[in-house]
Amino acid sequence: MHAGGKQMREEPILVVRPSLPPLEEYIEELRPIWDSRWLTNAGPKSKQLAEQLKSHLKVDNVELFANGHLALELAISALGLKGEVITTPYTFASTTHAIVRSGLTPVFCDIKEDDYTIDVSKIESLITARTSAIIPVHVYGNVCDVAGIDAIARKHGLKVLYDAAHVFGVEVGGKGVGSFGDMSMFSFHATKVFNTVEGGAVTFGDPAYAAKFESLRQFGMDGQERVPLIGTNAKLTEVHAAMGICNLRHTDEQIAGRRRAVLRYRERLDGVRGIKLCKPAVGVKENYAYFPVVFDGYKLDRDEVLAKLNERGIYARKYFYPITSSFECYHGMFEIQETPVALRVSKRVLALPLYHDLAIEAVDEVCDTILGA
Ligand code: T4K
Repeated sequence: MHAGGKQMREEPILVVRPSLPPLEEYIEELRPIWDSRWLTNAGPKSKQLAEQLKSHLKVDNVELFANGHLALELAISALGLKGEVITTPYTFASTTHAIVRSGLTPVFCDIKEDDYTIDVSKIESLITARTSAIIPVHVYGNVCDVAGIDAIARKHGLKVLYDAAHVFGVEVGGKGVGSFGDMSMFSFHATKVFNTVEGGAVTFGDPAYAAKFESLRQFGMDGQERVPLIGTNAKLTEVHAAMGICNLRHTDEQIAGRRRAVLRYRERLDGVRGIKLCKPAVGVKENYAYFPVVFDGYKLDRDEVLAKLNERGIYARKYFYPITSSFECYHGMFEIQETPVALRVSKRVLALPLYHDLAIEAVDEVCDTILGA
């Protein structure tokens, strides 16, 4: 098949491709679940996975949930946040929706030009008497200025809850990224660096939160007869936990595969006029979760590049466009001009295909299409 004079590939290249363990390995992991008939409600597999993640992520406490979004909503609930929270609109819908669905008001702070995380220099002017927390996003796997955020939070008595959906396995100065702030939410969705098909976690330092999370994700119950909290159902099943146990055995080698693809992208695209890449961060063990490229002053604009890629069967995505403050469900509620950098980047960015077994030839094909366009 031909499109636009170029050959359309038979197998499309999607922006991500979920990692799966060998099927036999997963079947072996499922066997005890079949034997015991213990399928959900904090069974042995989810306990085992939580323990393994504690050491893998280098954090003190881990609680597992049905997905990252519910984990974020329950973290907001466990922290008892009220009033306003400072966050960024340059993220997936989940971050802003979790805040609004919890009855809080998001106050949007702009992002930095270089790594698209929250611009710490702009936080303090947004703090009011109603502010209870900062909810920054480690977007694409790029780590926020955790020291700067910590200093502001301490000074003003604010909680810090990181949206860490993209930073599985990332370390800063040898510390697990989930050990910063009061809590961090990780997503284990199928499309993430580490997946349990659907799933998520919250990591935190204060062990007192563990019992609260256990109750909140199990309808707010404490045992069979007491219901002290208005909770929900957000449990990770044993079948999903088993997938996590298998995938965790392969995550490091998969991150190495992502790294190979990223190095090739950087080799091909770095320094090209009008193409902006994120620089590798100093002192950070990266996970190569996403590969965002900003087209600013390139011979084609972002949408034209995307159309060229699509013609070839390459499905890059506009992560993250539009900014959440401009969603139609929030019409009239926010002033999108207040975050000009986020607005500008969102109109120019493309996340290029990236996954652990993306062939170098496929990376070259993506780059050839962009550069030869
Ligand atoms: N915070 C942030 C910053 C997040 O990015 C996310 C999720 C969350 C919070 C919430 O965490 P979760 O509640 O999801 O655990 C996808 C993911 O569904 C979503 O988890 C992720 N962020 C977001 C960035 O990407 P969509 O709407 O782009 O999904 P979709 O269906 O278009 O799939 C993306 C690509 O993956 C397509 O090319 C198809 C491919 N794909 C997808 C699935 C589901 C597969 O190849 N296999 C699959 O099974 O949101």
